[in-house]
Amino acid sequence: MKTIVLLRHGESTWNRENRFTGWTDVDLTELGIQEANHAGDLLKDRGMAFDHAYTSYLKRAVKTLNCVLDHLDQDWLPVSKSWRLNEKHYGMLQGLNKSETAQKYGDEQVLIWRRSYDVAPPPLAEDDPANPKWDPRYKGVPDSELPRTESLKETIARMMPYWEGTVLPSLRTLDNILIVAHGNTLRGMIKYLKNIPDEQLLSLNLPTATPYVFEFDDSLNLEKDYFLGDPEEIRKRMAAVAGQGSAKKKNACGITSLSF
Ligand code: DG2
Repeated sequence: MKTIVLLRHGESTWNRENRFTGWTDVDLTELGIQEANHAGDLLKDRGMAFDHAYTSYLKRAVKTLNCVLDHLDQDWLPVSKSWRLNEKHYGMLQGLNKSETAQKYGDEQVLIWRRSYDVAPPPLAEDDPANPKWDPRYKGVPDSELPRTESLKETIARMMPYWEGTVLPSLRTLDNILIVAHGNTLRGMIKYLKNIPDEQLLSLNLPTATPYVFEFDDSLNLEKDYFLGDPEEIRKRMAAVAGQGSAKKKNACGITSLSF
């Protein structure tokens, strides 16, 4: 049997503040660290161990991975990082509060920016300090490949060369791999693994730091996929992610409150 475990990072400071994050390199909150440790415990309780791990260039994912590996006593594990696993670039929305943006532009527009397949938010201006072309971590990446904004379709398109060229081929020789990434890049991987049509991706909302296990036979046919953790809690946390872009934001218990 071969296994891929997908894991969204733990809560980040901008998840807590309900801000569009994208390529902004924000840290984990205390809760995010606890969530990452809990994910490590869940994997350990299942007796899971990995042969290789993949993550993005963003510290919320890298630090989540480090917490998990520490819990598994696998700090030594070979890790590959790629900018191609970064979150969808949210363009000019980065830094804005999702609920306030919905109050200004409407829930429907925000849903289009967050969950449509091929509509990208307005792009960053060329001279914006957040333009990735100024960031030294991307200096090996041709400028023409660095986004100023992205739709989910464009996010998946820049992720695919790494997914098909590096991640999947590693399963020829390895049995268990862990990928710690972001809500939207993981949605792209799940689309690929489960063959989900574009329009159904709209309703797929991944909670933070909840291991999603995919089991394959030796020919890499998917046999089953399941989340680790309490199903009711996971369902509530998925609903909370879906509600983040509403002018009336729902909290983690599903209770609607006005956000000012
Ligand atoms: C969130 C996802 O990314 O946001 O960029 O705001 O997974 O890195 O916290 P992550 C962001 P939504 O697409 O769910 O609004």
